[in-house]
Amino acid sequence: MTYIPPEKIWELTRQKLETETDYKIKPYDDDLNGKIDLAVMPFTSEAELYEFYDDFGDNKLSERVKELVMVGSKVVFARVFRPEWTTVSGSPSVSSGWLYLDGDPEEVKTSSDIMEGSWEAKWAIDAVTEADPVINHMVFILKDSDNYYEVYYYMKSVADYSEANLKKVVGGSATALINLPKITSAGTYVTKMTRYAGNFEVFLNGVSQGTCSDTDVSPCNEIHLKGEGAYNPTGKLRFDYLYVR
Ligand SMILES: [Ca+2]
Repeated sequence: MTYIPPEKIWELTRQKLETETDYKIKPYDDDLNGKIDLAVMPFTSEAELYEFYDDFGDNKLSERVKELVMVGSKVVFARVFRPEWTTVSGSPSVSSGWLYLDGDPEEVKTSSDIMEGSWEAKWAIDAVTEADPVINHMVFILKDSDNYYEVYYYMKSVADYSEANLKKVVGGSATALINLPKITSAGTYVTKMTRYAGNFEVFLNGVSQGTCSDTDVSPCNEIHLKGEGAYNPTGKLRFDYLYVR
C-alpha cells in the first residue's frame, strides 16, 4: 500500500473539492486515514475551504463537536476543524460562541504548522479605561515561548498610553514589524494577518495597515491566544472566531 503523507491527502482533497461539482467525500476515517478532521456529507453545494477553522460554536475548548457548519450557503471544509485547545493559564471560558480571555492572564494554545496563509480573528472588547490596560495577544505563528510572531494590542482609552503592532520575538527579544492603529475604545474588530513567501501584511477591519518581510521565526508549532487585564474586568476580551486559509 502506498503511503500518502497527510499534506498530500489534503491537497488531493482540495483539488477534488475545487474541480468537481457533485462530489461525495466518504465519512471521516473511512478513506482519509483520519488525517482530515471534518468529512463532508454527500453534498452538491459549494464548499468554503480553510486550513484551520474555529467558530467556538460548540462552546467548548476540548472534546470538540465536529458538526456540519455552513458559512452562508457554503459548507465549511477545514484541514483543522475546531481543534483541541489546551489552557496555558487562567480559566478561559466559552459561551454563546465566544471564547472569553478576560482574566489576568488567560491563555490557550493549539497545535499549528501553518507558516503561510491568511489568519483572521474577530474579537471584541467591552471597555477601555485610562488607568488599566487590556492586552490582546494573537500569537499566530509560534515556534516556542521565545520565538514567535504576534499581533499585539495594549489598549487604554488614551492613545499615548496604548500600543498596537505586528511583533516578532526572537530569542526573547521583541521587535515591532508593522505599527497598527491603536485601539482606545470598546468595539468589535476584525484583525487579519497574511503571510506569503515571508511577506507579512496586516489588516484592521479590512483595511491594510502595512507590509513587511521577515523570516526569522520558523517553523510554526502552535497558535496561542492570550488576554491580560484582570485590573479591568469590565474589558471582557473575547473572540468570535479564528480561521486560516
Ligand atoms: Ca463564534
